[in-house]
Amino acid sequence: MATTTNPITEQNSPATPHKAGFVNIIGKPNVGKSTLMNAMIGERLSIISSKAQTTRHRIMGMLNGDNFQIIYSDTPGIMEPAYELHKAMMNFVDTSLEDADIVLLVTDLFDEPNAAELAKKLKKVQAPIFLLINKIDLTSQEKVNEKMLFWQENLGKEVTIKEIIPVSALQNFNITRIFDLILEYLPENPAYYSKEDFTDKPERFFVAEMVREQIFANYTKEIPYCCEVVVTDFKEDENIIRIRCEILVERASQKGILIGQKGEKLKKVGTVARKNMENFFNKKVFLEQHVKVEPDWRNKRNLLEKFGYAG
Ligand SMILES: Nc1nc2c(ncn2[C@@H]2O[C@H](COP(=O)(O)OP(=O)(O)OP(=O)(O)O)[C@@H](O)[C@H]2O)c(=O)[nH]1
Ligand SMILES: [Mg+2]
Repeated sequence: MATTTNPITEQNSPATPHKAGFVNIIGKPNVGKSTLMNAMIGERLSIISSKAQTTRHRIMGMLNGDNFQIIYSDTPGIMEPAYELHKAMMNFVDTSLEDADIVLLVTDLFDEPNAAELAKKLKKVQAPIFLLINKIDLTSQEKVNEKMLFWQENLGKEVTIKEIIPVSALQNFNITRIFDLILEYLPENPAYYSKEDFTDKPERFFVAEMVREQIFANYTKEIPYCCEVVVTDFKEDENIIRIRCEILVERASQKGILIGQKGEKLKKVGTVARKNMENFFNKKVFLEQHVKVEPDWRNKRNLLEKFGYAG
């Protein structure tokens, strides 16, 4: 039997309201904020490394549905600034606390929490806060319970926390639970961005990040921290994208380390970064890398602004 629709009940049934808002992910360095955002949106948008201070910008990743638009923001890890660069990074965190509709405060099992310091930052926050204890795949239920209790008794007394949720961003544990809570608490709003969009950042940004990710993966000590990657050319043809980027270091000695004997080390960086770009853009990529010395760039405001660290 063919089903007929009843125009009256159709008209009268309350349409599901459209929800949209900003879900900002904050926390100490290395706790897994970027891994979490990628898990929430199902895309490898933010770069990840085992070293602290990988993320330097506020990176938005959007998840669009018929009745919702969730705009996640991955942010740099909260720390004491030692350079102008860090100050700019912490500004990204502060604005993320101000414009959030929901805050996901990420901690992990190893985070040595200074709850009082965190409480000071969070007291001004109007948005509902969820505290996530990440990396629970690495420990026992008992230890997780201890951590949950710790946060409840310390931070929970100073700040209203909606819920403490154990997670494993790496293994997708409790990701659906967080998603459900977000949909519940997200305000009713029309979409802020086109539903076709999945990020606020341009393609060049991700190119630079993919090179930086390989620098984090392949070098130790100060090298990952003294490097900045700038894309100077991005030309897309039908079959290939031709990219030229400059890697800035602060001293000539760092340039030598970065390039390595016969250029082998930098070549390794470029090979993996290029493959990741090809996956990201679904196109062949030709990547050219140049290393340049730019003394003390981390403290030069004009350069930082040029590299997108303003505001
Ligand atoms: N075992 C385990 N490792 C995780 C989990 N989530 C993240 N990691 C690892 O933790 C490290 C840091 O992850 P990131 O996502 O880069 O951390 P972050 O908080 O964004 O770090 P910054 O950008 O430096 O502030 C990486 O080696 C991740 O693979 C998890 O659930 N379990
Ligand atoms: Mg990160």
